Amino acid sequence: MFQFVEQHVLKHSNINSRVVKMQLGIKMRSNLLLSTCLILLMTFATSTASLATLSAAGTSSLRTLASESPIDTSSEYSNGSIPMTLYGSIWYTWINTTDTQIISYALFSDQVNSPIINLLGQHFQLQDGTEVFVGNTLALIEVYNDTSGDGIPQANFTSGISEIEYYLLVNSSISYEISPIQKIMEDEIAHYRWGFRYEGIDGFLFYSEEQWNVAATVMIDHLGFSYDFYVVNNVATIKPSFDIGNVTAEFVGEETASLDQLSLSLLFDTAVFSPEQCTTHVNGQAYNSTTTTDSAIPIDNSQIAVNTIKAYEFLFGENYNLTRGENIETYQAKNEAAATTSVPEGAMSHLDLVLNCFEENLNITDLFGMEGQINLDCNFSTLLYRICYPTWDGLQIQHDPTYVAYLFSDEMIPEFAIAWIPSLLVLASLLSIFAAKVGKWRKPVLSKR
Ligand SMILES: [Ca+2]
Repeated sequence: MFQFVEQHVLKHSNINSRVVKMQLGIKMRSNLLLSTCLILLMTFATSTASLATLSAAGTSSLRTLASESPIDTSSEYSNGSIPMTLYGSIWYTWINTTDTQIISYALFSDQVNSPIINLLGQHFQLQDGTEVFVGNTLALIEVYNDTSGDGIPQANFTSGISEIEYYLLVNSSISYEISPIQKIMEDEIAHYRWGFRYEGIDGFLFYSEEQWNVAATVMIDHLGFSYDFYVVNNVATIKPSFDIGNVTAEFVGEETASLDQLSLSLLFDTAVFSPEQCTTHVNGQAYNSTTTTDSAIPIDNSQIAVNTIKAYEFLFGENYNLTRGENIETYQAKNEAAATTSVPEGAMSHLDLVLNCFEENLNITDLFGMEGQINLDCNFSTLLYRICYPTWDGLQIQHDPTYVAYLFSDEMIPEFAIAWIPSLLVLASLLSIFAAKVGKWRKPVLSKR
């Protein structure tokens, strides 16, 4: 169980690299059950009247913090921590520039094992003033066996057919490294860059088709997430950069099992919020993860429309680098729009608890002046998507996808533009028929002239 061998916290700033690094002496060689118990305890505690038996500080903070955000929203950019309870804290990064705002959260802890999960959200407006919030949450890391050979995982956990063999839950990380936000001018364009990196992570691979059944213990060298944000001509671009270190696995009771020939995917949960109607589009078609009958649709990009206006776009398909010994191999990343039914059920219950703590600290009224509440529940997300690395073998991956927000957009998304063409043809036909009829009615009059 918990072995607080030497709980010392070393904190130092490296001024040159502007990196703050904290080294923790906490060793948690326990199984994940304890952390699950803590999560369940907190959930139970906050939903019952018996709060008095728990620490007042620990039980009162979540709701309170939601309305007392420590983020100075008037600042152009800032970062800091939002203290929570048993989970630890949220490290936040805030940007407010050129009429758009970015919020980035990463969960971390100096005392207990925090799940590795992060959120990237953006608030902006369309040309008609309609406000939009788009949030991306890295919800789950999965391992799949691409037996169909199309590069992406097919899975349906209601029918029991799945290429996703395992999902990863992290137990603890030995240390973390924060790259505080910096503003850097490049070619007269302001770039805002920040990052968060977990080091020395131990975790578990769970069988995707079973509840809480551990397949292997794993060690991940590091997990790094860094971001570059910039705006050019009302096009706001975020380049996330994922750095997933070597993963070594020790399979329970399966000595011959290994990660060789297996693939890796990152499951993202998209939350879209606007007073107006929002729709998701993939491959030029309206799409909804909660209702689709296809477990996985290969995609190169995806758009979010508000009414008919293109507001946000995911650009996929870039290459990723795989480090194999001394060599760097390059492969094309694959991407899929994913059905809700393709998320392992065991992971879903875990995610609900974890995402809830982000929701509690994502007060869009305080942050953006919007009315409402963000729902990060995967079960309600109209766009779940996976970034997939078909060639993996447990080796280090580095990859930079692209997210684009169209500020003050009035551009109709192509699907609606195409949809208008037949409508215009129909309208033209109706007009010609109408004109012909008018012509007929008027003919006698004209003939008199
Ligand atoms: Ca497949």
